Amino acid sequence: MKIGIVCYPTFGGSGVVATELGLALSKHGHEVHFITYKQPVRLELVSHDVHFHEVNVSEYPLFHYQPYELALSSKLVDMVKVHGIELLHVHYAIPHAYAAYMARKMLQEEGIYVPIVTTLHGTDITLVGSHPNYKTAVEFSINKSDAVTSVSESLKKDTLRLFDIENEINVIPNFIDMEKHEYSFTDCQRDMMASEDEMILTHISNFRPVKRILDIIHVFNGVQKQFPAKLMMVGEGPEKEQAELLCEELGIEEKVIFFGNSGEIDKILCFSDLFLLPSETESFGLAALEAMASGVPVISSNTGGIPEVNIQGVSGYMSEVGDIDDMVSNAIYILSDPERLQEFKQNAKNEAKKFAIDKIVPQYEAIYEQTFTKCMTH
Ligand code: GMT
Repeated sequence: MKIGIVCYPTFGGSGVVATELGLALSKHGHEVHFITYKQPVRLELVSHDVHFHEVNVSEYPLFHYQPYELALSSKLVDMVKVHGIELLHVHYAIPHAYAAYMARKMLQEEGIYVPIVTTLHGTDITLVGSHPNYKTAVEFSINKSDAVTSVSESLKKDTLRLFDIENEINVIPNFIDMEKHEYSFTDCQRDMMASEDEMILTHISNFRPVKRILDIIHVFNGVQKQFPAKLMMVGEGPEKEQAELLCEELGIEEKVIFFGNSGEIDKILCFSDLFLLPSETESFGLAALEAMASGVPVISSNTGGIPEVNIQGVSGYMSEVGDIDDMVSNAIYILSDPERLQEFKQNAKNEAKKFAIDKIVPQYEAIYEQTFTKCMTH
């Protein structure tokens, strides 16, 4: 099938999922067209069956806000016509589902019907989408999609609670390519980061307020009072500066490394002992799944879709949002006994296998088939 994928091309989870999905689909014989404003970060190579089409928004002094949806919907129409794209899969409702709906309408005028599959990722529903400024248009575009998927049961429930949804919502969880996480400790130069007796704790995100970045610093502070330890902070975002200041205030700045955005996530996870994700809300927690696939247990909050990924007492522990003391004592419990740590590492890997790419991608292909057939027979 010829599939157009619309996503955010940045370091966020939805863009990562969309890109990995597109690459996997191309390996299954589909022709994939990424349509977005920049080449997605995890899309290293384009090839004869993986294409990238850039959406350009030209600056014009009259516009206070540049009309990206307009440029995107025009580009979608053009790309469907030029490349014979048979189905559009849009990741993140805002504004992608809305732009796809407009493109489908324009194409219908020319006798072409392109089905739309919309995948809801989380903040498009829980944080931004349900805001009164956007709600009407988001609800409309979800209901006008030909198929809708969400990345967790929790997100499905939130969507049904926050919007008046007429469409069925199919839960297709995020996935992981286990092979990419098959490093061994000798490959990943752990000694460059910490001495042998130091534990390595890691956090990866876009450092937005929803990630509760300061909680991470406080949890690490509690842990490092018990053992020699280092904290790897990977990513960029609005809370980073405050986190750096807090480290100085607590006198732990020498023990915390801020990497910025990194293309070497697998390597960093390879030498990590524990992953921290104390988010306020999280529809799935792809970063936690990536950690688990690398054999890194997770200390997290128990919010949103996290309990569908991080299994209490098996792959790690969950606490109430903001319960720093509980997170510290859970972290210390896992790290204090080498055998226990090994067991949690192995468990984390085993739990991650439930989300292996070869189990999940066929679920998307089945949705494409059903949707295409349904739309073509009506
Ligand atoms: O977590 C973020 O801030 C990025 C955001 C995104 O849209 O890229 O992530 C959301 O989608 C990911 C992929 O499906 C999920 O794993 C994240 O849990 C979800 N983030 C939130 O719900 C806060």
